[in-house]
Amino acid sequence: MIDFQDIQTDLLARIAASDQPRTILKTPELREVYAGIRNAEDKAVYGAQVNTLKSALEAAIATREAELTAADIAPIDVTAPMDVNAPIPALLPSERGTTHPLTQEIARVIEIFGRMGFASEESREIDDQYHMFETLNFPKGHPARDDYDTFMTVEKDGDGDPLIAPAHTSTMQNRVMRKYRDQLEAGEAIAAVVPDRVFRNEDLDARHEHTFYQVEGVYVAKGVHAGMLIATLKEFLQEYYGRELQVRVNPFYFPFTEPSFEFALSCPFCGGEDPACKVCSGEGWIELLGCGMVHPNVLRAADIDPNEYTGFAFGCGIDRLVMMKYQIEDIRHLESAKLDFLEQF
Ligand code: FA5
Repeated sequence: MIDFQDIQTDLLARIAASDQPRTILKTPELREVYAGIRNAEDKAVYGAQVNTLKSALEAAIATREAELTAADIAPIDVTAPMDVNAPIPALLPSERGTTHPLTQEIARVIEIFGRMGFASEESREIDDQYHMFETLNFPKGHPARDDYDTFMTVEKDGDGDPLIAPAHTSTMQNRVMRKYRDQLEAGEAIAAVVPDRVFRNEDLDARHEHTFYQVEGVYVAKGVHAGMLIATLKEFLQEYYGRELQVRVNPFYFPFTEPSFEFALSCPFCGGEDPACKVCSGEGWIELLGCGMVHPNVLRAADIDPNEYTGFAFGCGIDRLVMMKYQIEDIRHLESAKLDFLEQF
């Protein structure tokens, strides 16, 4: 005669006290019970009682497991102030997480320009066509608007034009000039950089992304000339790369600067030696930034008198800057979220 009540009481007590309650299902006592009711006759007598026992044990195990899990996870009060004295768990750098390489490099860019006297401003991820084009001397219907492969949204601004995802940080030029305009009257220059994300509906390759970062620079004062622009950019590049680089400065065209230039760096991947180089397309140079003397119409749009003040502006691709610093052969790694790539920084 099997005393199910006794067995159940004993096993339930053991489950309630166990850290691994499921192991109780394998105890010899229980096996003996099962072994003792192998034949059909026993099954008929004990079947219902075995099922009751099994259900009681399963229910107790589930309750105990839930208790153990709750005890493992200390309740978190997300509103509590941080305990600065709490020991920091020893984690590998990869487990602890690191800042994204672009974030690290943007901080470095801001720091270098900061030492040269440039304030830092943020851009925005949705803007209007007035700041993308009109303030930058691209009147409506200007053919150069098409060069920017601008993503349009379905939402419209007050003029009925679609809002846009900014295709360059130059959208901030007018705002920066207006923000700091009073400094001019006090005899100080407007000097600001705007590092931020920009978007273009581009064909992608090793040096073209649809989403990338630029840093805009704006400098306005009395007597600013192109020599100051070139010197500032060369100084920045030398400081950023820690050495003098081969820079090519070519005349270019932007509606918002006159004259305009393009800076390219000699290709660090092939040094101009490989006509089949995938990064520079065999050109030997990689275009890094556009720049020039601020067009008088752009100064006027910010209520700055171009007869009194002149300025320079530049827009540099940060992803390209970083690619060339670390010899990253494909720009798309930067936004790929691949941990094996990101953990190297
Ligand atoms: C411009 O965006 C101008 N706004 C730059 C400027 C600012 C000129 C102020 C004058 C005064 P451009 O389209 O050439 O110019 O882009 C500037 C830089 O952004 C390029 O030199 C390159 O480094 C980077 N860039 C452009 N397109 C891409 C892309 N698809 N992927 C990655 N980087 C890009």
